[in-house]
Amino acid sequence: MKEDVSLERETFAAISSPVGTGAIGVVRINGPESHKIVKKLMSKRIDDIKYRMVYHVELISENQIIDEVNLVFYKAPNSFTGDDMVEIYCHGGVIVTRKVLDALIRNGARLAERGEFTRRAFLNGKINLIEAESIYRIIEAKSEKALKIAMQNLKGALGKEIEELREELLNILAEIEVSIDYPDDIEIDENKIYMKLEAVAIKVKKKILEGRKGLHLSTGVVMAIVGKPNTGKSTLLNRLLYEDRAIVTDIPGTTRDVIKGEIDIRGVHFIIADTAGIRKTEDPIEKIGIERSIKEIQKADIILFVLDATTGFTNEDEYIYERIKSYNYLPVWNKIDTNNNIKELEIPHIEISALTGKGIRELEKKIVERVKEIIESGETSHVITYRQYEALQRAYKYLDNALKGLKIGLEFDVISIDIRKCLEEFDKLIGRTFSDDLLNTIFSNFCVGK
Ligand SMILES: Nc1nc2c(ncn2[C@@H]2O[C@H](COP(=O)(O)OP(=O)(O)OP(=O)(O)O)[C@@H](O)[C@H]2O)c(=O)[nH]1
Ligand SMILES: [Mg+2]
Repeated sequence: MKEDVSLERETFAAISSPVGTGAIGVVRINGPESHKIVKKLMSKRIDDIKYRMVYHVELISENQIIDEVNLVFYKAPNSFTGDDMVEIYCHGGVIVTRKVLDALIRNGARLAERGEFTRRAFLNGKINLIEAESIYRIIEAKSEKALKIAMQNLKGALGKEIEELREELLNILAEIEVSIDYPDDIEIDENKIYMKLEAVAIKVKKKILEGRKGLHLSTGVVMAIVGKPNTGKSTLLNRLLYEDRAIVTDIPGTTRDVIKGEIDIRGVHFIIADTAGIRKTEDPIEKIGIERSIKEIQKADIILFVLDATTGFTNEDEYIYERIKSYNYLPVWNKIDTNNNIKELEIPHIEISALTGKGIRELEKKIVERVKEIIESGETSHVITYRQYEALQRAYKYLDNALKGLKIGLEFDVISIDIRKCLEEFDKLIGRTFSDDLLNTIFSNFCVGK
């Protein structure tokens, strides 16, 4: 059952429009007392409230007119949240909206928590978790494409696909269980089961592959700046971000931890990670930093391999090259403002000066060209959060286990355990089952009032 006892019977309110001045401010109140509280503040007494109708009234608190407002009453379950609810459209402006909110609170509402309206909508079964997450993504959308995908999910795109897979899996499970319960009566075709299960697994795998790409649209393309110490990685990060984010010195080994920044380059959202220079070292702190650099290499969609034109290609560069050559990397010769020592690499590279800014536009262009394919292929994906991505990965793991089990002739009751585990992952994905912790994590990202 979807019941969240701690919050259930309370009435809460929040300002739902952004802070600041605008023509209209929106204040929302939700819960069993919401209608009563608002009626108390209305200048006109209306006994027979019509729902979903706009009333034009004055709000009065402590004998003072707060504002002239429009408001709409919603009756459960016909509201966004599924609870009784009132939306008040007052004049925009920090003071007015605050005063309306204060009056609601003084009359019995409490302040809403982050994302609490959407949380109620989820708990009342108005939306599933994927839809709730897309509301957040719609608000946060960083590109038009990301917005489009989030909108499709709000209409249920990913949820529907998962429901379908879930249905197929339930059918398979039913077949298996009948044969477990009536081993003498039911002849089961193992090949058929295998093929059906494999078909589900292939679809999940496809979702995962699309998802990896789709995440770039909603969260950004991950780019790591990697190289030996002192090549100018931090200088380059600062240059790309247009701000002094990372410390720059001429001492090799300056950057110890991964430093991240986000920026749009030619319409693509990037999460850029500046990493500790990679070299053999005995310094324990530097060692940890270097381990983290290696991790960033594995996570990155594109790697900028920064080389130093004053030193040329050294053994240290060779050491790093061996570690990144299987990834999507772009060699960048830095410090070309000095007398340079560039030894031609076989592969095409870019020449820049992070210090003077020379070549940076060219570099940005190359970077975007390199990730274009990733981005375009992500447009078919409906996976928009890491939570969804990871749940799919776990679901796949169980399917894969079940398939392997079938192959080596394991008993059906063992196979059915993996299938059930996979079903659990699907349920978590759409929010058929959930924990309070999970909800807290998801909704804590929201703003108050949504
Ligand atoms: N001449 C010149 N110097 C540069 C350029 N880019 C960086 N430097 C200098 O190189 C030194 C090292 O720069 P950083 O950005 O700290 O290098 P890093 O790669 O982050 O170094 P670690 O964090 O130690 O790995 C500093 O003195 C910078 O001013 C450049 O394009 N030209
Ligand atoms: Mg650095």
